[in-house]
Amino acid sequence: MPGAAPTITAFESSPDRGRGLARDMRVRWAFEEVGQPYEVRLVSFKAMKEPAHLGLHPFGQIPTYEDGDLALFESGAIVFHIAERHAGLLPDDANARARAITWMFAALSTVEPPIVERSMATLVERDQPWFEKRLPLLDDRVRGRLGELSSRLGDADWLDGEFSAGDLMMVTVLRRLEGSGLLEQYPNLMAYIARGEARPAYKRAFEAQLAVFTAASRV
Ligand code: GTB
Repeated sequence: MPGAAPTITAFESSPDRGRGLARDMRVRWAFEEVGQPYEVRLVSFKAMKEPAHLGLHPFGQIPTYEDGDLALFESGAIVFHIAERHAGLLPDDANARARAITWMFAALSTVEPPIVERSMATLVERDQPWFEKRLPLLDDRVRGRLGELSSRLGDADWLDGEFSAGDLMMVTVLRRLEGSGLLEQYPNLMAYIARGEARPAYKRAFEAQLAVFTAASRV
């Protein structure tokens, strides 16, 4: 349908219980920042592994993005696409734009992996005999990245000048550590996350994904 809003996929019932930790949150936030309305198609874990969804996402995950004849997967690629096509998430100046994109990659390929590794270990390895020994190692890897990021951020509000898609991505990555006790050592990172969460666009995105979980819990 011409002019129809892009459609993304999200968990029918998110295992994070509406805490906004699943990766549709970053896409929702990007849409809200640029003022682009969007639709959400909810998918079950079972449906994610079925041919219809695998046609959109080769790894059977959420989020996906569909707009006309364009279908995308990978939250980073989707946020980048949104940021490229709308004003508000990437600076106009070419060098500043390249730096903001660099921060997107840094969030996804340097900061997120040790955070996800730790998070997955606490979810699925907790009962394993090696878990207690492995956790300090995983914590140290995360702390290493947090220390470096904290040093670079210093007392700035955002990673490179104005808020950008790089900050959006980094804040969503860091949020996965909430409740781990690892962020508290870095007050500037805590304040950075809080600044992101205080943005009206973030709040709208958060409420939207929470509403999905709340509705699913009532059934
Ligand atoms: N690299 C991909 C991207 O960035 O888009 C990763 C996508 C991904 O991991 N998607 C997850 C998924 O679909 C949901 S977000 N998983 C189902 C599957 O693989 O079968 C990851 C996630 C899940 C749960 C929580 N949580 O409960 O806190 C947080 C994050």
